[in-house]
Amino acid sequence: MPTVASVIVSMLESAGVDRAFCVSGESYLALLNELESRATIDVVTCRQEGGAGMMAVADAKLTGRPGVCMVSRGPGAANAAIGVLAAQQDTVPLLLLVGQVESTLLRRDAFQEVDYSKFFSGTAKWTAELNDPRRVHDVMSRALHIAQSGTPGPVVIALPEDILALEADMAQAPVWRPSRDSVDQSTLEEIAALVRKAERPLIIAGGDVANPAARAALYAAAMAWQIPVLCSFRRYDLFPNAHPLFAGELGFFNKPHHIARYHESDLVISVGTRLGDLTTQGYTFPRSPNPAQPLVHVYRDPAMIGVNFTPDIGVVCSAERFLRAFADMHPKAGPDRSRWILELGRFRAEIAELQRAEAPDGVAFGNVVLEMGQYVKPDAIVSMDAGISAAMLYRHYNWTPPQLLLTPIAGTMGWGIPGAVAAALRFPDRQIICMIGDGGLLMGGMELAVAAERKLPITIILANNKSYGAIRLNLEREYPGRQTATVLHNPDFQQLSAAFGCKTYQIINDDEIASVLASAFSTRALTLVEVRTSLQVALAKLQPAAVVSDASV
Ligand SMILES: Cc1ncc(C[n+]2csc(CCOP(=O)(O)OP(=O)(O)O)c2C)c(N)n1
Repeated sequence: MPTVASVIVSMLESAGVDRAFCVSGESYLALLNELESRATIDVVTCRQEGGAGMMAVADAKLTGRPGVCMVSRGPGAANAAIGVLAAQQDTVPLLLLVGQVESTLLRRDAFQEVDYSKFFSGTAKWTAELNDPRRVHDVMSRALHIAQSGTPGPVVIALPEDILALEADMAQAPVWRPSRDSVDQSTLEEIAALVRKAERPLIIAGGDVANPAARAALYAAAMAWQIPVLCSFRRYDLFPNAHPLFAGELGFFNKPHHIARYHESDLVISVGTRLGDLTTQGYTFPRSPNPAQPLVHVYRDPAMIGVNFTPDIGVVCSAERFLRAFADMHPKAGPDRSRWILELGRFRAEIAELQRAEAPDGVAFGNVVLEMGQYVKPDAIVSMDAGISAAMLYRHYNWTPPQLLLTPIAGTMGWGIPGAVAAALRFPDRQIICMIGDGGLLMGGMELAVAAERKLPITIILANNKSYGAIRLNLEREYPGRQTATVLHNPDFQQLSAAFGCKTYQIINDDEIASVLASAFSTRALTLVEVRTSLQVALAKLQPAAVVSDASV
């Protein structure tokens, strides 16, 4: 008879899991034992459960399969909560396996005991506690199903340590198989009829388009039907940004005249997006609850359709399947849309425009971003942390699939290094870049130890402005002159990163940018480029007179 731990591993294997991220703990030793005997799943030992959780989320984003994170009870699970949050916000399937106290101690306030259904009640799609070895199959099946069906998300399974080692009362572990989705021909014809008469149609593409097949289908559909494409919040990488059919991103940076023009569209086809608050500009575009134009909403979870917006046609289907079927229909010549396409096609360039700048307190990070563009390879995966500096690349660079912008929609700071590690493990031959601020590096940077251990050739561009810059900006906007809790006294990043085995570089003056980046990007090793970054440049955009004299940062 297999043990419970053995059935768990078999079922993970059957769901395509080949890697798991963890910080070890005394509460799930039988699982570690089983993983070592099988050697079918690459166990990545992380340094903090937050890093492990974010790596598992990043890996799920990269593969489309469930990310797996294993942590110890109580404190381990508490640290991993950020991964659960990111999976929920980013709609990523995640299994968080938590070692739990022995079953005889449950609900008796045992050492490090937590009731995970309460702890994760607002973020996990489902939590379960496996306190009977005969239930291992249905708990694991349900977990795999819930994590991947409807709106994908996180599932937490507590595994009491004694149960893991017991026999599972089944000769062979069952295999988990996903269900299939579909779109019928008559619905496609109805949508086609709307598109054929639309003069100003728009596609809004979201996270479910992020896998390579769905992106290719999006491109094919947009081309076949000549419909401009907007991407949802932070999904710049779904469609080639320099393409005439790219109409921009819906997020923080839209200009009022862009939004006004989007409102004039006479058909919106939203595919693979929940149409959340940031994408819809606070539920104003499309207008909630009744959009001003016909709305087609395609999403894999029926629970997300018709919630904030009443669609004319709602389709429960994966983005990939819908877009493939839609692209394969035979578009008949429709109205002339050339003016509409031409006008929207300029919006991206207007958002991306960036000039070189001079600053009294360091290098304007935009100058680095401008120079870096030439080194970002066509296959690059860029892991981006929170903050004003890292964000500059996604705003000002023209993304072209298969390039990947690996950044959490959840805005979880500390993501940069874990995300890059997961990407470098998954795609050893692709270029992996990490864009990060000094705050983000000190929050998640301990996972550099994993990067060094696995010899991962990540190029890290660190914007050191000695500040939680993004928060300082917000604070100054609301309370001019304030800086409390945003000023950072930093360690020597050259020494710190060298201690992790990084090849290190520093850019202190503008005239070092070109030569340092040329050298750093020609190195295939774990590399850190510290840019002594100006904060004044960012602040000056708010209120030039007030901040230029501020020498305290
Ligand atoms: C886990 C987490 N904690 C706090 C925040 C709030 N937050 C967003 S950006 C930011 C500052 C980022 O600072 P840094 O990494 O130095 O980048 P900068 O903005 O200076 O470029 C903070 C604290 C967050 N998004 N996530």
